[in-house]
Amino acid sequence: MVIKLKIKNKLIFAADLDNLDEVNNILNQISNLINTVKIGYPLVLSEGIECISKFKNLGYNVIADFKVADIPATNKKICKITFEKGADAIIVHGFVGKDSVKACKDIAKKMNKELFLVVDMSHPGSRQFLEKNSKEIAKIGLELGIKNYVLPSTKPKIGLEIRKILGDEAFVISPGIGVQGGEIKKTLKFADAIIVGRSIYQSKDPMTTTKKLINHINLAIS
Ligand code: O7E
Repeated sequence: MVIKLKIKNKLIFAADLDNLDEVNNILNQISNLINTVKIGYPLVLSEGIECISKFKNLGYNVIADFKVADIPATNKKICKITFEKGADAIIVHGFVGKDSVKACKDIAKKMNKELFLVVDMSHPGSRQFLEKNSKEIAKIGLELGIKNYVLPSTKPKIGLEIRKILGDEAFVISPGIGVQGGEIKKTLKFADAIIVGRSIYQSKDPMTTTKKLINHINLAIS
């Protein structure tokens, strides 16, 4: 498994709030339990791209969830800027086709950064288009030598099928646990780490909730 990010407790916090103080408040409570934060449009569009360096300065791995999905030239620029701003990894869509993904892969390699390829998604609407092509997207990733992937925890059967295509060398992260209905035990049969947002940041007691999640993770892999 080739991944430079070491994800503590196999748990990535999805910081989807639109207020940096609120995110910091949650992180203060769970900082000894997680070391990897996924940030995306809600936070960056509200508080600015500098959120990346702020979390880096606090010692977190930062995965920029920009679900990059444009033509190759634009994809390259988005990835380059995101990496220059300090992100360790960027999330990229595969449905746009091999050339667009390759542009991201090439710049990630050049800058010694990580790229995660979205193969399928967790929401019901993903069945309409994405799911029908998920195996082809996985194959694009393999052809390009991509090691890191995103698979949905709400579709454990598909997760296992695609994991077989990707092989043991792949590193898979999976969102959809909790609020979206995904289960930790089933997910960790095909994924190496899970992404959790609302179950943590909407919890009355984020620290206790996160500890419980980690207990479940440890039970699932024992
Ligand atoms: O449901 P939550 O609140 O635990 O949040 C899940 C997070 O994962 C949230 O940031 C959402 O945007 C993201 N996500 C999905 O929920 N489903 C997907 O299929 C893909 C993602 C995602 O993060 O993609 C890149 C990893």
